[in-house]
Amino acid sequence: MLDSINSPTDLKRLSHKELIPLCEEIRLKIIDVMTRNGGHLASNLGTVELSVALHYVFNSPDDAIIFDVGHQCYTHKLLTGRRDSFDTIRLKGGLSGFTRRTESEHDYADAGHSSTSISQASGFALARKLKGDDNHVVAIIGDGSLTGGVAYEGLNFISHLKLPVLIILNDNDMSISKNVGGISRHIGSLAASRFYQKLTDLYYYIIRKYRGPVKWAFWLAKKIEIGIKALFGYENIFSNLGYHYIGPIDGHNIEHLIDILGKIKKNVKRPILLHVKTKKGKGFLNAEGNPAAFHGVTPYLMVSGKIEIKEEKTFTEVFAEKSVEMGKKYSDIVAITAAMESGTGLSQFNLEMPDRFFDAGIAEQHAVTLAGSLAYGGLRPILALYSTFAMRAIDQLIQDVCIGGAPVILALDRAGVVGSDGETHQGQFDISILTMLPGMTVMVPCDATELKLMFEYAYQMERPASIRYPKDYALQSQCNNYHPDLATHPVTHLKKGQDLVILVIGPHLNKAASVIEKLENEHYKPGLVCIRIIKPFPRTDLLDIISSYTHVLVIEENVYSGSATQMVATLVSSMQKPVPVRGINLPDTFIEHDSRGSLLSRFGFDEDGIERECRTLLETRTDTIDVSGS
Ligand SMILES: Cc1ncc(C[n+]2csc(CCOP(=O)(O)OP(=O)(O)O)c2C)c(N)n1
Repeated sequence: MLDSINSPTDLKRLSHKELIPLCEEIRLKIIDVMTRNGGHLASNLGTVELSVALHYVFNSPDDAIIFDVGHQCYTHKLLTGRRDSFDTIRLKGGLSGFTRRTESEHDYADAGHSSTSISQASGFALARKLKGDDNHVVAIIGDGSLTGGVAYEGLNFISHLKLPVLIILNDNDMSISKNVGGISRHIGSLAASRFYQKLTDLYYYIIRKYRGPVKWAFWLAKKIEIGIKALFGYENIFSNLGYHYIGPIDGHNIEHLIDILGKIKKNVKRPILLHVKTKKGKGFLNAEGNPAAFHGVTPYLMVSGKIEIKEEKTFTEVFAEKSVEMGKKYSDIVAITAAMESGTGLSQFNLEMPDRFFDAGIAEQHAVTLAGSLAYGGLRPILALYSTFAMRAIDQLIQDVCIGGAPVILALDRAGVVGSDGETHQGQFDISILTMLPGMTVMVPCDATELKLMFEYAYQMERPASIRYPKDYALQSQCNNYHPDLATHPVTHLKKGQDLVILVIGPHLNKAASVIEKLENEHYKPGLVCIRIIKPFPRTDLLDIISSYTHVLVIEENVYSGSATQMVATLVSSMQKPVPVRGINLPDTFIEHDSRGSLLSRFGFDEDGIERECRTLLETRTDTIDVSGS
């Protein structure tokens, strides 16, 4: 049946009965493709019926259907003309794993970071209102994403203008891990009652019929609604904010979903919140049993049911061990995550020291401010965030951490390119942004030993510190086991030479060393430097080193603008002799999904790329200065 659906119009030709096997077909398709490509399995399996019902009732793309985060949009993609390309999802040049405006007119939002769908919906609803259009606007947001503050900013605004937006709360009681917090408890406590639904239906009927001329009827009905809600305990955060709250209803009962959505569609004149209960991972037993592990899957997990364990350790795993070690060694250490316990490697810390582990929810801003206050309160927080999600909380880093010098240790995972999650998830800006903040120390480990040293140093420093590392394997040492004290050696001169010097920031040291060997065979005398601390900028150390070379190459997985490469170029331009500088940096574009390895090669971070840059540089005359990044 799925083969016959090329657009939502085709879907509408099916009978209600036919939708049930269609949903099963969609599930099988998703499971099949995830087994090959990996992706957000459990969230998508949980929203099959909801997405089918939405497209059955509403008229996308005239009506806007906006998915929060967008990680649960696979059924939406399958129904909106992307069935044939669905096999390419998350692969280079293929469909994005999230909604993308450039990909389809059915994708209203560029999604990936959570809690934005309500604000996005408010914008579309307001634009329609101002232009006199009357198409519907629907936002689908999970209970996890409802822990993010920006969701409430949107709820507040919609309520303020009484915009006709339908918000669907997809409540599966899960974020990636178990959802946290008072809001989550509150949502869980909301119960359904047909009686209450009937009474509220009657109330809205009265309002519609008698609004205007019979003003007292409206007033009376309002009083009755409040009375009924108070009497039966149906007051809740949404109804109190002025939303017509409906639910909770079974999000896997397609008949019921279509019935309710159809009724709502006819009556959306004010903000409505439809509360839908779903099961994360629905229809795939492994995922139903362990939705957290099957939130995002790899082909290996799909086939074996197990998480792949490799001999080499990732930076995340090294951090995981170090955080536990520090927690045991220092009783004032506390660990914080913003809904990414397992992704950031804090699960073991939580297991061993649950009293000192805190999940702030999908609330990076709160997490940073919380960490700042915990630090002022005498504790030593390690706050583990993904680089890209930390971008949300820069203002909090400024005001609540850096101005007062709160000794927060920021562990920034997924720094640099991340691969198949694409544009919204690349960690390409953090060096530029963190090095702007007065008082922040910015460290970049190239290997496991350095990472451990940096966390220890950050603890001893008692000032704001950040340590950024990529989604990659961490070798034990890339520095021939030369790991001197960080306080006195922000930079290590690993190999001395005379002509070209390669300054490496992060994990690309060994590749640079191989290129250097090659060049040495051609009688060049290149040198190799590891920059361990970018801020405070090691000006004197670098000047000392660079003064004995003729050309400089910097390798740094960050955009050029605001990068350490740029700082090196500025430094070199102040020298007496002209020294050409080039950088291998990330490009000034949003980087689409592809594997990390392939992206690194594309941007010149592989051996070939480094060699190419070295040769270009060595051909550059030393009476001109080139300070361009790649
Ligand atoms: C700002 C931000 N922080 C963290 C994440 C990582 N993340 C992706 S999905 C997700 C959980 C979302 O939970 P929910 O909205 O309930 O959807 P579900 O997966 O349960 O369907 C998280 C934390 C993100 N996308 N954006």
